[in-house]
Amino acid sequence: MKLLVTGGAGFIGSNFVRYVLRERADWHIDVFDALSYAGNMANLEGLDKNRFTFTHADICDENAINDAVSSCDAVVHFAAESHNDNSLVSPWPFINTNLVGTFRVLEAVRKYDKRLHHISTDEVYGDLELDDPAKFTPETPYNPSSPYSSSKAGSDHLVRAWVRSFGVKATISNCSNNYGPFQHVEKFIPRQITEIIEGRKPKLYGNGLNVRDWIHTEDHSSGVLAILEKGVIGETYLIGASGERSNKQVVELILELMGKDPSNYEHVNDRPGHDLRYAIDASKLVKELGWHPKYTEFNSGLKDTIEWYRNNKSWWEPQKKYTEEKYRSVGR
Ligand code: NAD
Ligand code: TDX
Repeated sequence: MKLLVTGGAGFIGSNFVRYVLRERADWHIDVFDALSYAGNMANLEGLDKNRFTFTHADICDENAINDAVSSCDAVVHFAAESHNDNSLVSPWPFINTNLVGTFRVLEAVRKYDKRLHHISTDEVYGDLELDDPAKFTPETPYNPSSPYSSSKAGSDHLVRAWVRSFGVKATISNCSNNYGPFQHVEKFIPRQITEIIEGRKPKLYGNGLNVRDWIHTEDHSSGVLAILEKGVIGETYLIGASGERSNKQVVELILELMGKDPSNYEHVNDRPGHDLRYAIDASKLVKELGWHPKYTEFNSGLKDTIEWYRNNKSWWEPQKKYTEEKYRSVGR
């Protein structure tokens, strides 16, 4: 199997590349990545050069994506602009990469008749009330709130249209909030860990009661591999590990695990249009493809993640200053 992984130098993509090279000894991976601010070659350091190549290019570049797709067996498409807060300041890169870029990927897999797995997010479904007994399922109507989530929702619609109209062999997964090593410090958990390491207080948007459904990125990887190998063409699978927690609970736990007073955080401006709660029902993936998450202990997964950021300061320090400057400019 020669797999093309778009966005493979980012957080989830690079963890997926490591996972697949470990789990499938005879597979070869070509990472295709534009190395945006979120892409980092250090995420791929130490991988076996005989089993892995790197193409530095943009998915919006028709010739580049066609060339890469023509010489692979299957594509897993992670490349995206991924941060809600950035989409509220500057939506265009989200429209360009997430919509136009996904269109280019779809046209390439159509032209060369290749299998595609499209990576998406639970945010396409909008949000839930805190006390809503229902969770998101593949049947939940789309109702995205932000430029980021609407561009991901649009990309999912493109994939479904290409399956139905052109017979493209694609599957889709919508996953909940990931955490783990190599996540950019703009995101919630790494931001709080690195704020504490640098001697500042963690920062909660608004009242901190918004709920996210956390999954370790390694469990996202195993879910994607199961769908790639066993998923039914045209189907959508939700990936989640029943990890619902409020942001306040997560910040308090991070402080506690780092030996600090759990109440030593501050409230900052809320995110405009801030989704209240996400929750995933992953039973289709469990029942139909036999997938099970391994990292069901959030405390220990979080402890390992804290350790990783403590031990890899040189990885995140170059991102930290400009990220905090961006947050300061919007009062968050
Ligand atoms: P990330 O921002 O860490 O990485 C994105 C990667 O895509 C980077 O390496 C970047 O250089 C690359 N990229 C961006 N624009 C590109 C372009 N035009 N051409 C080629 N490469 C480009 O993102 P992430 O958190 O790893 O998310 C990966 C995917 O997973 C995204 O599709 C995202 O929507 C989805 N997702 C993320 C989460 C989460 O919690 N982070 C949850 C569910 C789904
Ligand atoms: O400093 C912060 N304080 C805070 O309270 C930051 C950065 C975030 N938050 C809140 C906002 C959210 O309620 O924490 C929660 C998580 O925030 P993010 O890490 O920005 O994630 P979210 O907006 O939930 O989106 C994530 O999950 C779904 C990923 O970034 C998306 O790519 C994915 O699709």
